[in-house]
Amino acid sequence: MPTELSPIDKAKFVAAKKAVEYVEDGMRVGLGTGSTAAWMVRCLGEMVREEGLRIRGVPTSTRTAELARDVGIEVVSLDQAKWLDITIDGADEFDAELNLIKGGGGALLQEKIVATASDQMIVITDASKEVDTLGAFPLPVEVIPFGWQTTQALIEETLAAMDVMGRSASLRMNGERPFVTDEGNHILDLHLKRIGNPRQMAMILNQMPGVVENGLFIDICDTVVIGYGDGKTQVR
Ligand code: ABF
Repeated sequence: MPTELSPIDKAKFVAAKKAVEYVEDGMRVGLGTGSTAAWMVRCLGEMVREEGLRIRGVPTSTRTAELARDVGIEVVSLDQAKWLDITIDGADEFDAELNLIKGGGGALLQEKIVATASDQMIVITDASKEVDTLGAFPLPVEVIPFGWQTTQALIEETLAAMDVMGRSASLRMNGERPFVTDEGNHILDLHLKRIGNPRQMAMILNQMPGVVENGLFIDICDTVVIGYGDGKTQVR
């Protein structure tokens, strides 16, 4: 374990270290995005370099692709891999049913495609991400650039009609200009505070013209590995 880690970084590291135990020789591995997933990529790189682990990695963002190559992992495209044996990724929130909010790092589209195209999906996280009800973390919604402000207004109008936005929720960008994803799309943050029916919310959002994908991961995560600052882990 790297020395001098803060308790939160130690929690992320031990979760990543535990999760890579699920990776076997010859696997096609979906490589997540974010600081926790970065520890996982580093751990896999060490296994490749020092134990001769043979894997092919499919990254979920350009920054993960760069890190994976830097640590010696063979990087292939999802089309080259065709399907994945396992995906390991972070999350912003998870509930008791292992439904997630992901995408705070702006990579939700590739993350959701890769996680869905995997035999198993493992989330690595620290305990602060566990919630009773999803929604305190702003829900990222990926929209195409064409008319994105109109799409934003359409989403707000539709959710207001559902009396969801009524709870002083709001849809706004993260900062002055919208975040631009690897695909050149925009990310809007939906501040709902509480999402009572995540499955319904996910379907409604993705029906709207201009919406590409949203950060609700429903029935995708198989296992959550929680790391703690004292070095312990818990698997759900
Ligand atoms: C990525 O990791 C994103 O989907 C999610 O928002 C982020 C969590 O980042 P971190 O691990 O840095 O908390 O998978």
